[in-house]
Formats: sequence, structure tokens, C-alpha cells
Amino acid sequence: MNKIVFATHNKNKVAELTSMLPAKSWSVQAASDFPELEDVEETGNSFAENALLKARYVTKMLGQIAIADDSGLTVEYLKGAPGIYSARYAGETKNDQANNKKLIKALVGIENRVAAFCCAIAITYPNGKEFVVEGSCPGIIGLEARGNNGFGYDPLFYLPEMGKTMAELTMEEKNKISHRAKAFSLALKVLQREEEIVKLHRL
Ligand code: ITT
Repeated sequence: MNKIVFATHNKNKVAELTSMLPAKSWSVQAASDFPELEDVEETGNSFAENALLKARYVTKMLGQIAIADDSGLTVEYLKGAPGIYSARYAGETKNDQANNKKLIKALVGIENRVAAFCCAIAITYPNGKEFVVEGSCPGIIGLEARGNNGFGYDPLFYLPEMGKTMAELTMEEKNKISHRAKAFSLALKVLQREEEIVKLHRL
């Protein structure tokens, strides 16, 4: 079985990605399984650039296939913020509650609450091949937090067609519609295709 490493220190991302892996496909480890891996500085200007930085680092350090997710929330009224700065919107400590509180405050009295979750997934190979795929999920920012599932901005992210926030969905429900699920289904196609190419070369 081929090995891949999820190049993230975010346990919620690891849980969501792992639950979307087809059974008996890849053997997966997370960055937290390797104490030598440090947090990568996200100096890119886009989700895609940051995802590539994180995946490249892990492939370089471990010599293994790496998958990294860079994701966040874009709010139309805030001209796309918090965007690539979503984790640190309210400060360096990456506190979900503080981030949500700051977002509620930023939108007090604002009618335009259009938003989207975005996710870029980078896949890097020890042979130098690199791929990036992306997914997004539209929604609106609620007036108050609702629901206890998920993480990050999920309690504020209202899905009109479901009448629920993302935090009121089970992981299984979230995995059918989320930005991460859309990007990951494309990532799986890339992984499968690359495996087929390797098999062809062995013939
Ligand atoms: P890694 O860099 O180690 O992967 P991180 O949490 O710092 O972990 P990001 O830099 O990609 O990851 O920041 C993502 C932030 O965007 C995350 O902390 C949440 O605040 C938000 N976010 C991303 N996906 C989300 C989701 O599915 N639900 C709610 N919030 C999400």
C-alpha cells in the first residue's frame, strides 16, 4: 500500500480528510506523527501557493508523497478577508472562538453577508511532480454562532439550502458539500492517475 503524509497540524483537517479516503487505498500519516516537522511559514499570496509550500516541505523532509490543505473563509463585504489569514484573523494564537467573535463584530449591521469557504490541496511527489486542486463552498455569515460540530468558522457559516450552519452538519454531511470535500475528490483522482502511470512504467 502506498504511503502519504497529510502535511497539516490541524487535527480537524486530518479527521475530515481521513474520513474521505477510500477504504484500503493509501496508508496515511499526519505531520504530527513526525516530531521533526515544524510549522511552515505561510508566505504565499494564495491558498494554492501556501498549500504548495506546506506539501513541498514535508516531501523534502521525509521523501514521501505529501498532501497539504490551505483553506479559509472569504467574505464579500470584507473584500475577501480573512482569506489566507483565516486561522490568524484575531491573532497569532489561531483561536477559533476569537476569530468568530471578530467576524461577528466586523459584520454588525451589514446586510451583505455573502461568503465562501475555499480550499486548495497540494500534492507533491519525491520525484518532483506537483499538483494543486481547489474547491469552494458558498454560504452566508450568520448573525450568531450555531452548532457544535466541525471547527473554525463552521458555527457562523450558514447554508441557506440546508437551513443549517456547517457546525450543525455531521461530518458525513459536511463531507458531501464542503470546499475540502470538493478539492479532495479531485486530489484523489490525481493520486489514482499517478499510481496508474507508475504501474504502466513497471510493465
Ligand atoms: P495547517 O496550516 O497546519 O494545515 P491551519 O489551521 O493553520 O493548519 P490554514 O492555514 O489552512 O490551516 O488555516 C485554515 C483556517 O481557515 C482554519 O484555522 C479555520 O479558521 C478556517 N477553515 C478552513 N477550513 C474550514 C472549515 O472546513 N470549517 C471552518 N473553518 C475552516
